[in-house]
Amino acid sequence: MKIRKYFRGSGRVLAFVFIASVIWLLFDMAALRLSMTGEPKPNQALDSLAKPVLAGRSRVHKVYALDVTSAPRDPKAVGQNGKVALVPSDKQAESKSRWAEGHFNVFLSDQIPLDRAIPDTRPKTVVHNDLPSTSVIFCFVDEVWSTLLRSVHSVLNRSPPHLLEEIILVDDCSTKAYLGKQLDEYMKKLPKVRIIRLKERQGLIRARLEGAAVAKGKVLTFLDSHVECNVGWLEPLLERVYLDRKKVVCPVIEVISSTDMRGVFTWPLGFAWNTLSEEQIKKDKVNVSDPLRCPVMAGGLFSIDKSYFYELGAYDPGLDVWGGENMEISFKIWMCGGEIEIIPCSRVGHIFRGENPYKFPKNRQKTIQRNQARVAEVWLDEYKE
Ligand SMILES: [Mn+2]
Repeated sequence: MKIRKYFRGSGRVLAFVFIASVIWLLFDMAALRLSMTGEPKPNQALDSLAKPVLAGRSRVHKVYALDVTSAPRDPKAVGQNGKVALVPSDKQAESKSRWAEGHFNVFLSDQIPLDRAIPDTRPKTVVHNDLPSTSVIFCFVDEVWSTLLRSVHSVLNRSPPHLLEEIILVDDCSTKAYLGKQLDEYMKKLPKVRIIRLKERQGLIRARLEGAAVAKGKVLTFLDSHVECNVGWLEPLLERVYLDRKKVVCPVIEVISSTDMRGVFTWPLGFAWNTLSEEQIKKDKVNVSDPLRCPVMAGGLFSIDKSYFYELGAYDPGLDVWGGENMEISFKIWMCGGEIEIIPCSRVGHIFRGENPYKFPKNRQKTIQRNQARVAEVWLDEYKE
């Protein structure tokens, strides 16, 4: 009797378990079918990226494609959308004579709107909602008016305002009159911009140190003064520093042609860059949006956590003008637990000039060699040969 009762009871349980399993299985199969036949979600890659970091951290969003301008853009403007700009035949002489002002086509630069649109070339990604803010530091000496302003406007127009603490312009004792009062007046309209004037020519390295010293942002972002930041350039940089404060990150630098000011917005691979081989890309399953670890940085454009910058001892203030500082900071980063990454989802155009438009107080070659020797002496020990 007892046994029969027992069986009857457990039979009910078994039946329940069986039915529940069947229902579960049906659900599972339906889900599987849906995921196989359903429309691929537009951001499947982004979703899978977002998942591992969602746990325990704040929520994520797709990078904002902000591009704020005060007036509608003129589609016919010179160089609009990064198009090739042409010098009219009657202006050839003028264009030629102005080349030396910046060692690029200054005449055309002056024709191009300061807030021109450029093609959006980046792979898209997601970032956290509570990224740290940054101070953007531009150091310049005798920079061309229109390129300096285009650099500043590209940052203002294409950075989420809550992440842009300020823009610091460090004037390294420029000699051009327009960079004095005229620049002060212009920047008065832009409350986020402040100008620091160095009384003596210090060179890029010490000028950056001056800018960093007064920066209020949690992250420092150093940029050259002849760049155009693209939409969504900032968040992917800050994201990496947010995930690990010892990551020092560089955007992909795209080429703005020095002759026709066209945006050749593809990855330049000359310089000291190396391409990843097809083989390696396949082997490591490298995605177009994956950060790439890099032994040294080019030096012109990067973001770094401010406190980490000082933990590294910042830059060696004994380096003059320019040159070698990228190696110095790179060595320190790798020796002090950090990493340098290039972030494909962040794109900044840069005018590569054949020559520096300013003078090195001593000889250019000698200054760079002296800096490099100084860095090698300090950091490379027996490897310096
Ligand atoms: Mn440059």
